[in-house]
Formats: sequence, structure tokens, C-alpha cells
Amino acid sequence: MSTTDDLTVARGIRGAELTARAAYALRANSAGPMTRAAPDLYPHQWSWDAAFVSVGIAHLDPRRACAELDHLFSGQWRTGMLPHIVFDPDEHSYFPGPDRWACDEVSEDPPRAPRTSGICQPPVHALAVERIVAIADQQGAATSAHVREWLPGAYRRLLAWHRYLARERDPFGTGLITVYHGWEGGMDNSPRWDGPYSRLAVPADLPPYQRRDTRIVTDTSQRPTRLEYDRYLTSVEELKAAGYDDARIRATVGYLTTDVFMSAVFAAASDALARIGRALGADEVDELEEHAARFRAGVAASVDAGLGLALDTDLRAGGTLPVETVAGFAPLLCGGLDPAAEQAMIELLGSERWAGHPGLRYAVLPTTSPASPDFRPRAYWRGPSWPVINWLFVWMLERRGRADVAAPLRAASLAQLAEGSLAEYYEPLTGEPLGSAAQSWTAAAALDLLLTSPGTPAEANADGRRGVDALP
Ligand code: 2M8
Repeated sequence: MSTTDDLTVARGIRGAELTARAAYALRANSAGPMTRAAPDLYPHQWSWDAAFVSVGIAHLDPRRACAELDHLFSGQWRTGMLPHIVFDPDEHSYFPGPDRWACDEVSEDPPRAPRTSGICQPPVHALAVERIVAIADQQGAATSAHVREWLPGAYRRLLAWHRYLARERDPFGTGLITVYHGWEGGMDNSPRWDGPYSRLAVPADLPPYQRRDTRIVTDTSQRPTRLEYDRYLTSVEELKAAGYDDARIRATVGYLTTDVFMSAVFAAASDALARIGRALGADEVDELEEHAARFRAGVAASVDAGLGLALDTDLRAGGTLPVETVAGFAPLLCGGLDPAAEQAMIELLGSERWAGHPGLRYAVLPTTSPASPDFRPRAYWRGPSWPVINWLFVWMLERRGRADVAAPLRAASLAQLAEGSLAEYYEPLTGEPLGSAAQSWTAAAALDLLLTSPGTPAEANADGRRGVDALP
């Protein structure tokens, strides 16, 4: 691992100062054993945020990184699902909170405490655990031993989570994850979901509600609209009516899609979990490798020849959702394309429709192509560039041996972050920070990009062995 001092020399005061700010933000957002996703806007623990955050924290204190994930695991349902939010019982400033979800009133599956939401998010957790092991291995024998002791328990939790996804979210073996709510894929108001949500009728008797997010981000152009929230809450009521039971949900709810980005994350995470399992001498390695192969193939088969991007499917109306969003690059996260198709996708990524668009302030991936009619540069997941997403692409591309493709994204991401506020997302044409400042996963992205060397396969130790493979 590079040290902050090396970075000071290599990059000037900016790198050192950004490192310090990111470390400070993670510490300041810490609420006991968990980290708030953002100081005010998101005062609870979100699932995929926690995984990213745990990697950032690992650079500072790998034991605390393990505790972060243990807190998330304490919310795991008996189905194996890791819920998208684990609520802090002392916090009441976020909507929808646990009373609106009412999971423990309608289902026996969630734990009695902590209270949680009733949906899930992209399964980046095994990827994070693999990184934590690698980072801890570089921080001395005692730290490494602590994480190794923790690893078998984490592996069992992750195994249950992966089995839940493979069983309940892909019951017909298509290699694509089914999602029940636009919040599950994490890109809430992405134009990917406009079609399916437009077909969801908001009932006249939707229980009234008061949003809290627009009290914190008062420029409403940066947040989802009222109609979008009505639809999100309609979905929640339908899920609740189905008792959060997967079979009943699949049979009854009005909004149901596949998610190619989440599927690619699952394929890559299944590779990681299989490697962890093998290092631990576990029995489930073949099963995990089967998941990886199945979902890699499902993602690769989703590429639309016309757009050159992988597309989601509307499972209610039928048909693909032809929208140019960053999720379409999903195959680059997990592999599976033949070399010519992968090369074509890489060229598209650098082209004027994407990171090479001449109007971009920084040559990072925005969430929607600036050349698309769906592009809205301030509107949350409809156009802004998200550091955490660019970090994930850098990380996965480097892991897949494509440091050449990752390098410009890495450099441009750091240039964007040098602005210093660690924003949730950025206006891609101007570089203006938007959403929450001091967002935890942005701090984690900054730390990891600053403290790993460009092009170094993220899980490789100094001797070239992968972290988990180096376990006894
Ligand atoms: C955003 O989503 C939450 C709902 O889950 C919200 O807007 O209230 C998304 O960016 C999501 O991906 C993220 O995990 C969450 C916390 O950062 O915020």
C-alpha cells in the first residue's frame, strides 16, 4: 500500500488533504458500529453503501471494517436477504422509516432487532470482504489474524445472501436478478425504470406521507420528483401487502424488472465468494462458481446490438428497456463478452457518447449518456456522475486485468474528487458538487483510489498472490 506520505510527494498537498478529509468524513459519519450513508440525508446504514464504506474504513482500521459488515449482517433476514437499510433506532429523520416498511408486522423473516427495510441492494459485499482481507494482510500480523478469524463467519453470512439471490431472484435460472423496486438496483430514478414505473398505477388511497429528503437537499431538481416518490411508496405498499414473501411478490406486484447491473455485480461477487470459500476449504465452491458463470452469461446475453449496451427487461409488460445508462456497461464489471464485443464496449465507453463527450468537465462515466434525450445533468441518477460508480468500474476493470481502460477513469475520478467536498454526485458538465456533502461512500472511493497504486490488481498482495488465496 502507498502511504499518505508517498502521496504527498507524488501528488502534492491535494492528495494528502483529500485523504485526510475522506478519513475525517468516515469517522464523523460513524454512529457506533455502523456508518451513516451521509451525515443528514441518510442517517442509517444502507447495504451497498456499507460494503463500499467498509473498504474505505479498512484502509484506516480493518477491525472497524469487519464491525461495519457485522452490523449489516445483524439485519440479515432468515431467507438470507441482506436488507437495503438497517435502521438506527435512535434516528427518526429519514422517510420512509421502519414503521412505514412495517416488515416485522407482516413477515416472520426479518430479525426482531435491528429493524430493517424489506428490499435489497446490489450484492457488492463479497467483493468488499475480499478487499478487506487484502488490505488487512498488508497491515501487520495481528490485524491480518483478526480479519482471518472473522472471515469464516462473514463467509457463512455471504453464502446465505448469495443463495437467497440465486434462489429467489432468479427462480428460472436466467442469469439475471429480478428486482421488486427501483431502489433495489441502487440507481433510484434512473431512466431505465421510467417505462415500468409509468405502468404502475398510484392508488387514490396511497397512505399520505411527508418527504424528508427535500428538507436537506432543498434544490429539488437534484432529487426524485413527487410522482416518482408516489410510485416508490406504491411499490412499498404492494410489497407489504405481499408480506415481503418472494413468491407472493413475484405473483402480485405491478413493478417487476430484471437488473443487468445488479446481475453483473452478483457474477463478480460470486467469483470473489468462490475464491474466499476455496481459501477456507469450504464445500460450496462449485455452487458459487456456477452462480458466477450463470450470471456472467445472463449479463453477456443482454447486450443490445443496436445500442451496444446491456439492457434490463420489464417482466410485467415484457420487452427490454432501451435506455443509454451506465448500467449498460455491466459486462465490463464481470466479463463474459467475446474479445471483439468487449473491445467494442470499451470503445463505446471512451467515445463521445460517454466518457469522451466533449462537454464533460471530467472524463468519468455519467449515469446517463450526455448524448441521450434522457440525460438530465442535475437529476440524481438521471445524468450526474457518481464517484462510487466510477470507482467500482476502476476496481473491477483493474481486477479483470484491464488497467489500461481503468487508468483514465481513475485519474479523472481523482481530478473530480479534488474539489474536496466528497459529494454524493457531480454535475457532469460543470463539476458542481450535488446532493449530500461528505457522503460516506464517496469518502471511501477517494481513500481507496488514493491509497492503491494505479493498475494494481486490487486484491493482489505485494508478492502477487491474491489476498484470500494467501490465507493458510
Ligand atoms: C439513495 O437511495 C435512497 C433510498 O434507498 C434514497 O434516495 O433515500 C441511492 O443513491 C442508493 O443507491 C443509496 O444506497 C442510498 C444511500 O446512499 O441513497
